[in-house]
Amino acid sequence: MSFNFGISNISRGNNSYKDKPTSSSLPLYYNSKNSNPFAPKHNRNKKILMLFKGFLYSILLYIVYIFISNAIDGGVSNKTNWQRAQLEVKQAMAESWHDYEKYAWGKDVYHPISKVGENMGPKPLGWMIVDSIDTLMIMNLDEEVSRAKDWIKNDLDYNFNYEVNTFETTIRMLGGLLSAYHLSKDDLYLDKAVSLANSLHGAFDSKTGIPYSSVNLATGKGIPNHVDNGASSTAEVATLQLEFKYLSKLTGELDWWRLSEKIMEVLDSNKPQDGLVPIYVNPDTGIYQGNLIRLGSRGDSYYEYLLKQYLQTNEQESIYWQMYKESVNGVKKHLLGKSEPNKLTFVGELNQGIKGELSNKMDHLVCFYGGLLALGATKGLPLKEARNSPNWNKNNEDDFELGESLTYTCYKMYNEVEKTGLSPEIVHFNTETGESNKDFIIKPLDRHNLQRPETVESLFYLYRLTGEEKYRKWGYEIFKNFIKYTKVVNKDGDVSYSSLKDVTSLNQDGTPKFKDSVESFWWAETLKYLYLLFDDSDKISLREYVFNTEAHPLPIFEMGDYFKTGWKRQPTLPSNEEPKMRQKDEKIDRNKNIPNAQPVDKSIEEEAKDILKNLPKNSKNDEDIKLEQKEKLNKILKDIENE
Ligand code: DMJ
Repeated sequence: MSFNFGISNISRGNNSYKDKPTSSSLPLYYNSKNSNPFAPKHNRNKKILMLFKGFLYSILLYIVYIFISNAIDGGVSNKTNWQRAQLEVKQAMAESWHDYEKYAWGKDVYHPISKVGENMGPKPLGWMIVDSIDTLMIMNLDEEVSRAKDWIKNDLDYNFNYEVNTFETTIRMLGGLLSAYHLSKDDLYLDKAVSLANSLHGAFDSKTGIPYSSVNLATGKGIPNHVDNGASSTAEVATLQLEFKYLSKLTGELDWWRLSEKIMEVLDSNKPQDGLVPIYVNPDTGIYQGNLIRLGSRGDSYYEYLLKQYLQTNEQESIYWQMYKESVNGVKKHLLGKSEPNKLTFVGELNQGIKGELSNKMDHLVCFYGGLLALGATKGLPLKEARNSPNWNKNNEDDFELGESLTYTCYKMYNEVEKTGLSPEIVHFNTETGESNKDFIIKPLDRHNLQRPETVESLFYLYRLTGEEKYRKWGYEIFKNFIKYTKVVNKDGDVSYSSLKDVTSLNQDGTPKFKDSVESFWWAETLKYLYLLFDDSDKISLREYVFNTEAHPLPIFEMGDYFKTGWKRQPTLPSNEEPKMRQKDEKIDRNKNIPNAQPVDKSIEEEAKDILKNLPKNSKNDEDIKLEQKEKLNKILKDIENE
């Protein structure tokens, strides 16, 4: 196997032989009046000396210029230097990828320190290769793309007896294949995508259409979550839509469209209060489970795909925009906090629902939200342009500002960590005045860093939308720390990159505490967003693409006559009413003996009564609503009886 580091073919100014002007394109020196070869020799020598001096001065000036600009801007301020930064990212991608190619090619999991790879099931899923191939394409790593393509063609087959996570397989594998197809227009990727989607189909076969957490690829049977009382994660079921809708658009197969929008209909029929939703939903009842609300794990991409579904179909499905806006208002109303002493804005968690207290815990995962808010405010237009548009209002301005503040907080989650300058997985913000001079603490179990993308993702959006250099500088600082602390060179000279166990301390010999693992999103997302952050050509324009939650760019498309939004929202409850988001019944609890189950404290029958009690009193359509609600309740109760 030949390893091309991919940057050898990059043009290096005019130094290459082929770029030298040919004799016919040389200036007609001998014909010029000022360059008479027969001029007296001393004059010529003087001229040569002057030219030489001029040459020396210009070199000196150039060195001074570079020195000053480096001193002012930390080394990467001018255009040329951002191009260099982009090449450095490409180099890191190539090094990290070649190491995987050499030691674990085709394997789903890779341990870069011990140089061991393994599969998750009996056969490979292409976890690394499929998730990363569009990054290789975007970076023009052509030889690497070609080897990855050959592997996909010859070694990838999704038809085998193995239970996969519906969401992860959709966002990484289906998303990766669809984006590879779009970027290359090679049918191979689309064929594989269709075959995978067919294998995933059974995940949607629940009573409500809310997908099961897992699915068996060979039998196509959906499998409820083995823990959490069989509940699926809210983020997981609401983060399949971009992929299946694009597949539908490509194939004309409406089924995928309907299945994915049905999920949104069922979720929204819970009438979430202020647009905020608990992080579990039961696939058999469609009802939210538990009270925990957060934008971190299991909640995050629910909010992300509300906006992105709206953008994907070129702002034609206003239903998702409404849901998105409600959620943003809900976040502003219930989830924001300010830290002390530096007043960093953070997004906390509500363990007991929107009436409970705000916990100051924030996952690094939440850091996608700054970029999302900015994207939502301008809808992909540069900020200046968006501000001049007739629809721009104070609300957009506020959303954008909040996006900027949150992204600053996320940058500080790196910048404030003394030993490595890398963020831990989770922080807890300090909100008490005078207690500490630190804005957040890092608990012992939260010290790891999986080379996650969310902060650089937001920096990418904010740079694209504002053009402000500070976002690139912050991104470059983070990138340099990834290089410094997650890059490993072993005694054989192999270069690889690894997650860290602890960002707050180093080993006694000063080496980082490596975790001996690399996640596919390091290649699929983190390095891709960094590369695009330093790109000057608007590659993958935000006016033409939406990134799925795994950073796979999918094109924005028109719905045309063929596709339409197949559902309507039910009128929402007034915000002082209890939302329908309580717990589920023991009777339908098929997994009640499973450990770690979500606590259950209220029955569905009680919940049903709640809904009736909470029906809006003064609404014009009281009767209609009651009827609709009653029908829905009867269906739920019937389902319970059938259990
Ligand atoms: C990715 O798999 C996706 O971004 C997902 O939505 C959340 N987390 C990881 C990366 O951190």
